Amino acid sequence: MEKDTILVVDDSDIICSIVKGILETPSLHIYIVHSGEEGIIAAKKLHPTLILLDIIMNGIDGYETCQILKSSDETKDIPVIFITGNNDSDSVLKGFEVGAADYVSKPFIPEELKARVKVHMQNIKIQRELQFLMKELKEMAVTDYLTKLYNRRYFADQLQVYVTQYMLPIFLLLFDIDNFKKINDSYGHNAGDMVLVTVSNIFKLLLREEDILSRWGGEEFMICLPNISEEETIDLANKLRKEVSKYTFNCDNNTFQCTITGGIIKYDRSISAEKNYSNVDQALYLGKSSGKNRCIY
Ligand code: GH3
Ligand code: MG
Ligand code: MG
Ligand code: MG
Repeated sequence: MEKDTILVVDDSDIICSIVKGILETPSLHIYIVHSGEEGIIAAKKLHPTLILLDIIMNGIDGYETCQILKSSDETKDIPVIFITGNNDSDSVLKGFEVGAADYVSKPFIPEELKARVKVHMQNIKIQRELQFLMKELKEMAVTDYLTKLYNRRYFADQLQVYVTQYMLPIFLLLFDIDNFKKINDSYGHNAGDMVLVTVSNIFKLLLREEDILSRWGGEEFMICLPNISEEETIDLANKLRKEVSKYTFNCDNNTFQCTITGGIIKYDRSISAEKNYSNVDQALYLGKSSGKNRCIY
């Protein structure tokens, strides 16, 4: 289990050891420093879950320390609880103005401090889980589950970025696995899935960072190649095709080969994306009808 750390910034040794005594548990580490300056350094280094911050200290005071923490991307999300003898309402308000999450007055009741810290720790845990879920959801929304390639939606969006923001030539490749139904029928659906993943990985290895590789449909892959010549595109398309045809697939004691057919077009900015897709599909169709295992430009 990941251990949480609470950073305590207070110039009083006594307060620090009392707080440590109240809060420390086997899963919660208390790290103590005695000035705002040290607190800022420790916050950046340790990324504590929570900061308990004194206000009156030598050097920069707690308000300024809090402001500095809140102005840095590295530390701005760490909740700060002030623990201070300044408990008039102006001081409390100022604490919240500089970004505090909570305020505890000295002398404090140990159980109250413990309860407040617990609430904040629970909130942080929920926030972390939500952030994790959001990240997963965002990835899921743009990724094909089986091959982990970008999906059609992401491809279309990203292609528009290339088309509108950069005036570079763009080529589209559309590949379709030949006789894929036969692979499923002869060796099973798992073998078909394995072929889809392996072909994706072969493509990934041979493409550049800036190329967009997507699973366009069942056994179709659309690739966007920016900033490339016609000749380089045709060479690359045939290299991808040959690499797949050379590969020996192995699934459930069956070994077999497979081939792919590709359509190639230069992206035409004077017509719609849909029309470009239909043109590249047409090129692919020509490849299929003229014998498969070839690339047509
Ligand atoms: P062609 O050479 O003309 O492209 O023929 P084909 O058999 O490859 O094409 P067809 O469109 O007849 O069949 C494609 C098959 O791909 C049908 C569908 O069941 C299968 N398929 C689609 N998605 C998946 C998938 O995720 N996994 C597996 N195993 N099969 C899939
Ligand atoms: Mg103090
Ligand atoms: Mg096919
Ligand atoms: Mg197909």
